Amino acid sequence: MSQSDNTELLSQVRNGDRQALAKAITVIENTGLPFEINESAGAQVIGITGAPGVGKSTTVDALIKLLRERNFSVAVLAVDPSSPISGGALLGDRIRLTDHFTDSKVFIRSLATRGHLGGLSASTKAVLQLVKTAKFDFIIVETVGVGQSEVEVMRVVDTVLVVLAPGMGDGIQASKAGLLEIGDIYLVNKSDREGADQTAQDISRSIEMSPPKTVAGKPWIPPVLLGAMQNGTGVVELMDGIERHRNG
Ligand SMILES: Nc1nc2c(ncn2[C@@H]2O[C@H](COP(=O)(O)OP(=O)(O)O)[C@@H](O)[C@H]2O)c(=O)[nH]1
Ligand SMILES: [Mg+2]
Repeated sequence: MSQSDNTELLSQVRNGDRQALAKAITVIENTGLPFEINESAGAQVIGITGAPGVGKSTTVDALIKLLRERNFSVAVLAVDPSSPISGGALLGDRIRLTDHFTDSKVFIRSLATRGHLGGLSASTKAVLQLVKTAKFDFIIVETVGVGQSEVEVMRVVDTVLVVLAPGMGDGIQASKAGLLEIGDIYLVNKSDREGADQTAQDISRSIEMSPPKTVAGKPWIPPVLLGAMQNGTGVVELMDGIERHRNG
């Protein structure tokens, strides 16, 4: 693609053309060339991370549903080598429901995990910068919180949501993975299962020992929420927490 092709494509992305956005992401994935973008976005970027299987994609699905009910637009970038978005039943349904070029309010994209930009975090950051120009109200980035590059991606989002589940990714595991330092909000998902309260207590105790956080200069104590995203239980409280974190 020539420079002028790229300029044209980028202006289509800025004008809300979702096909152009999909194409531009593919350009980044295939060529490794980020677009020249200088503007910053109005979108709130939510990063969701946590061990495989805790319910991150299910949480994304519940958030999409809620955001659409509130008439917000949302873009989702899924960086999860262990469960490609097309393989997840819930998000698969969601894609089938919304994969119309006429519904420009939801955009879901699974990202290739091996790019040309020197790894996962570089290509994800380049794609995120692009999506930010496309004027969504919210952008959600789902990564598996196991490696340094995923933690790096979480450093460039506005609000980091760490998802845990009883019996999986308990306090000690989460702490080893560096998750207890990066969370702005913690969600203990699968509260319909035994042990969720205990997990929430463990996490609360562990984050008390983490370095203090601030939002807009004010101290921020990361809330530890309980929920069962499969049934949508707790999703309103989760969204409240996300909005409070933006507003401080
Ligand atoms: N019992 C229960 N299972 C859930 C809940 N949320 C998700 N799951 C299940 O947990 C599994 C993993 O969910 P998924 O969202 O793919 O996890 P991810 O790997 O973190 O993205 C799936 O079988 C979900 O149906 C919940 O609230 N309760
Ligand atoms: Mg997933």
